Order: sequence, then structure tokens, then C-alpha cells
Amino acid sequence: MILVTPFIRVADEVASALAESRPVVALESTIISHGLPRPENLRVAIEVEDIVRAGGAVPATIAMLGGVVYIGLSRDLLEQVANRDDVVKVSVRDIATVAARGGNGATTVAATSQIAARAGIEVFATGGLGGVHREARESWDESADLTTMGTTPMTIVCAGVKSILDVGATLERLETLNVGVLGYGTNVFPGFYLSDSGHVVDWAVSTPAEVAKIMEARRAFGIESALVVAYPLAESDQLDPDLHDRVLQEGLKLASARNVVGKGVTPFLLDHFHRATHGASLIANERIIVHNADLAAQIAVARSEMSV
Ligand code: PSU
Ligand code: MN
Repeated sequence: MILVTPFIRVADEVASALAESRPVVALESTIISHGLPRPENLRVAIEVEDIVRAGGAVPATIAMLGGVVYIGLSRDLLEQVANRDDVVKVSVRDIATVAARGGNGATTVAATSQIAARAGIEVFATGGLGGVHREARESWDESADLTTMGTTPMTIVCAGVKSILDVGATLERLETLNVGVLGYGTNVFPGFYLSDSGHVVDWAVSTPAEVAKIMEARRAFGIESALVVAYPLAESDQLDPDLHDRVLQEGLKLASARNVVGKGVTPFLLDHFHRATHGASLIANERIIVHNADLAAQIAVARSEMSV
């Protein structure tokens, strides 16, 4: 499907892959602009695209520049997303306003899924999903990633949700919202920096072809919600759990002491992790994104082999 509107531009490479039912993997941009520090953010964004290509799929990083939503970024646009100071975090509710104003924006999991699904992309790789915040009972802070996943058909490869969130509550909400959750190679739900969040998932899968078959069946049944493929870091690659717990407690206290609220909470805590672990969380974060992109490419390839 080629989208004909002045608000959206699909890169030629992505458009022809979609037209020919070749594998495409969507990638988000909030992780670049707000999730990782400079200059690592640009390096990781390029590395992730390279991994998707090496896996035989076309990367489609999604971001907004000058009011236009780009599906597939040139190197120049990728650099702008990574380095400009006026790139705002864009969730679904913000897309149209930023477009109408000609602004620059980095899309969250929610906004990326929404746009990618509209373009006909079925697979999306990210680091971690947004979810229910720990103090949600008072603050009502729950990511729009959740409700968007409830209504958007997209297979999302991730390492679960950050431990900065309430993981158990997030899993309950995913159930309520009809979001499918598969553990890749495991029954354990990953804890982003940690391999194990302490929660289990009902379904474990072990091959990209299995995921592709589930995607096909979901389509046959008209299931319009997202499918989460939760892919944990190997234990040897995770952040040291003691360091993790200490930094998390510190970060949560700091966020509340400084009155960080709303969409600033996730970037604040991520930044705290990167600084307080002296880069160890950054290394784990990079590993997560890269191996998720690798698996997403394999799933997209398996899916396209199935649809021919
Ligand atoms: N989790 C990460 N890194 C990130 C994000 C989440 O490990 O960069 C970003 C994603 O783009 C996600 C968004 O969609 O934060 C969720 O933000 P909020 O909680 O404000 O909805
Ligand atoms: Mn929020």
C-alpha cells in the first residue's frame, strides 16, 4: 500500500519492498532522540538498521521532520532525529498536531505502530514497551503504548518493559487489551535490563516460523490487537541485578523529589540509569535493541516466505 498524502513519505526502498511483499521491519525513533544519549544514539540507530538489512529485511525507521512522517529515513534525516534539540516525543495523540505545525518529532511505540500498520508493515522492533507506572494508582500514568497495542495489528519484538514500571500490572493490562504475549525461547517475561522480570508468560515459541504462523492465524481470525514477542537478554549479557536494583530505587526517589511527571518520566529514568551505572545500562540497552532487530528481521522474512 502506498500512502498518498502530503503528511507521509515512504522511502522508495520501503515502498517497493511492501509492494512486492518483501520483509520490512519498522523501527521507532523515541529511543534515538529520548532513550539513548548522544553520540551513541546515532551509532545504535545505524547499527540497528544494518542488522535488519543483514537479516534480509528492509529497515523502516519512522520519525517526523518538518511536519512530514517519514517511513524509512535517509542518513541525513536519521542524524537530524539524533542530534536536533527540537525533536519532541510524539505519541499517537500528538502526530496530527506536530504534522499540522510542521514540527519535528520522534515516534513512540504507540505512534510508530499506528503509522507502520497504516503503511502495511507487520513487524516492529524496539527495546522496551511503555506500560503501567509504579505509582499509577495515584497518578494514572499508563503509557498510550498499551491502549494503542490493543487496537493495532503489529508484531512487536521487545525485551519486555523496563523495571522502572509495574511489570505485573502492565501484563494484566496487556491481557485486558487482548494483546498477545509470546516468550521467545522462554516462558519467562524479560525485565529489559534483566533477563527475568519474575513474571511468566503463557506461551513460549522457539522459531520465527512459529511466530509467522501465529501472525497468519491472527489475521484469519480478524484479531486487530498487537502481538508482543518478548525476547530476553541472555543472563550473561544482563545488567548486574544488584546494581540494577540499587540504581532503580535511587532513580525512582529522584524522579519524585524533582517532580518529574508525565511523558518526562521515562526519559528521566533512562538517563539516570545510563549515568548511575557508568554506561553499563547503555551497553545492555544496545544489546537489547540489536538482538531484537535481528529477531524481528527473521520473523519478517518467515512471514513473507509464508505469504508467497
Ligand atoms: N522504553 C525504553 N526506551 C524508550 C522507551 C521505552 O526502554 O526509549 C520509549 C518508547 O518510545 C516508548 C515510550 O514507546 O518511551 C513510552 O513512553 P511513555 O511511558 O511516556 O508512554
Ligand atoms: Mn506516561
